[in-house]
Amino acid sequence: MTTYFNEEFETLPRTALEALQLMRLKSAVERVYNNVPFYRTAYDSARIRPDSVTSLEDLQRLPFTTKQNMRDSYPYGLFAVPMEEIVRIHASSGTTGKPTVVGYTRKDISNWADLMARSLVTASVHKGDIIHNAYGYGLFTGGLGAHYGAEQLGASVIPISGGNTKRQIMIMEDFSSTVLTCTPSYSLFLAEEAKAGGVDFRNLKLRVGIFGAEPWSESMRSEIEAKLNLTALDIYGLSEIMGPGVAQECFEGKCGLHIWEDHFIPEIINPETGERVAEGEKGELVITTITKQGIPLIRYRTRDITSITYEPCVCGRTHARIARMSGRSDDMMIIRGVNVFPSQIESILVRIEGVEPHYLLIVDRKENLDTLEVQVEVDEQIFSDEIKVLQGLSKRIEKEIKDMLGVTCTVKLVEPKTIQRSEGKAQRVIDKRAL
Ligand code: DLL
Repeated sequence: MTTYFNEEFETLPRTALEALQLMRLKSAVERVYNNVPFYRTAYDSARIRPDSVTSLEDLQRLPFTTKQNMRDSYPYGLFAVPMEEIVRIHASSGTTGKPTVVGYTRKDISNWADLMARSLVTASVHKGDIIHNAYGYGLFTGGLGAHYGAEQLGASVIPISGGNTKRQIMIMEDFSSTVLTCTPSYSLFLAEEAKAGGVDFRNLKLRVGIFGAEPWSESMRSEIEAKLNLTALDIYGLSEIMGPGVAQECFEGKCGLHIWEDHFIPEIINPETGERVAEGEKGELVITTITKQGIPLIRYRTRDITSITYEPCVCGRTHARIARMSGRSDDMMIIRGVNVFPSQIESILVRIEGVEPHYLLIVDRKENLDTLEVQVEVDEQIFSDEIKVLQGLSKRIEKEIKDMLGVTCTVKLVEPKTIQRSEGKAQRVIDKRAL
C-alpha cells in the first residue's frame, strides 16, 4: 500500500490534472505579462496576448526562457512581486560569472515545503524517521529545501549540512539516523570515511538515501546501495524552478522520477530545433512553473537531458515520470566529434572490479586533436599489484570505453584517495581546451 503526503493531488486523474494545469497556466502567463517587463516585451514582440493561451497545446507557442535571460536581469529583474513580498533569496553558483538569483514569497516557501514533504513520502520517509540532512545549507537550495520538507512532514531532521565528515559518521551512528540526504558523490565519501574509521554501515539504522543535485548512473546506485546498505533513490530539482523536490523517484517503482505536475508543466524538446520530441525520446527538459509567485518561469530551458513517460506507475501516482538525467547538454563533451557524457563513462567504470567510483575526466587539445584522459582510482589491492596487472587493467578500460562510446582515451589509474572528494557537487570534468 502506497502512503501519500497529499493523496488527492498525487493521484488526480489525468483529465483533472490537465484541467488544473490549464487554469494555473493561464493565470501564470497573465501574471508574468503584467508584472515582468521581460515577458511583456517578449510576448508583445511575438504578438502573443496572454488571453490567447486557451489550451495546454498553446504553451508551445510561447518563447523559451533561458539561463542567459536570468543572467541578463541579474539580480532581481525577473521577480514578479515587489521586494516586500520576498521572504527568502537563494542563488546557484554556476561555473562562470555571477550567480543566478531566485526569490520566494511566503506562499512559494510553503508550496516548496509541501512538495519536498511529498517527495520524502514518495521515497518512503515518514514521521518518526530521523533524517541526516547533509545537503549544504546556505545559498544552495539543497539544505534548506530538504529541511523544510522534513519539518513539514513531521520527521526529525538533523541539519548537519556538508563537511566534517568524520563527525557526520559519529552523529549518524549515535543519533540513529534512518534517512540520508546528500549528493551521491558525498554518500560514497561518507562510506569511505566510515570504513577507514572502522564503522560498518550494516550496523547503522539507515534505510533509505535520497540523492541528487548532480548526475549519477544506475551503476553508481548499485555501488552506493551495497556500500551504505540502504535503498538509494533519485531526487531532482534546480534553484531556478524551486530547489530539490521538483521530481522524485518513488520507493515502490524505483523507475523514473515523478515530476509534480500540479505545479510544473514539463516538456521534452530537441535542443537544436526547440520542437517537442515524442514520449520516451531523449531531449532537453523544459519546465513551466504554474504556481510560483516570486519568480515564475515560463518554458525554462533546464539544459538537463532526460525523457518522459505518462505510463501508469505501480505506486498509483498519476504524475508523469522523467528518466534519470543522463547529463546536461552543456556538460556533454565533444571529443573528436563524438558526443560523450560523463555519466556514460561513469557507468563503464563503476562496473569494473577493483575500480573505485572516484574519477576525473581531463579534456585537452594536443596538435589540434582532442584528447581525453580518464583518471580513476583503483582499490589498495590492485594498486599494490604488479605493473603488468595495472597496465592490463587500464588497457581493458580504454577498450571498453572505445567499444561502448566510440571514443579513444587514455586511462590513468591512480592511488586510492587521490582524487579530490566533494562535500557537495563533485567536479568530474576539467576541460583545458576552454582555458
Ligand atoms: O541542485 C537542487 C537540488 C538539491 C536537487 C538537492 C536535488 C537535491 P542547483 O544547484 O540549481 O539546484 O543545480 C541544478 O543540478 O539543472 C541538474 O543539472 C543538476 N541536478 C539536480 N538534481 C539532479 C539529479 C540543485 N537528480 C542542476 N540528477 C540541475 C542529475 C541533477 N542532475
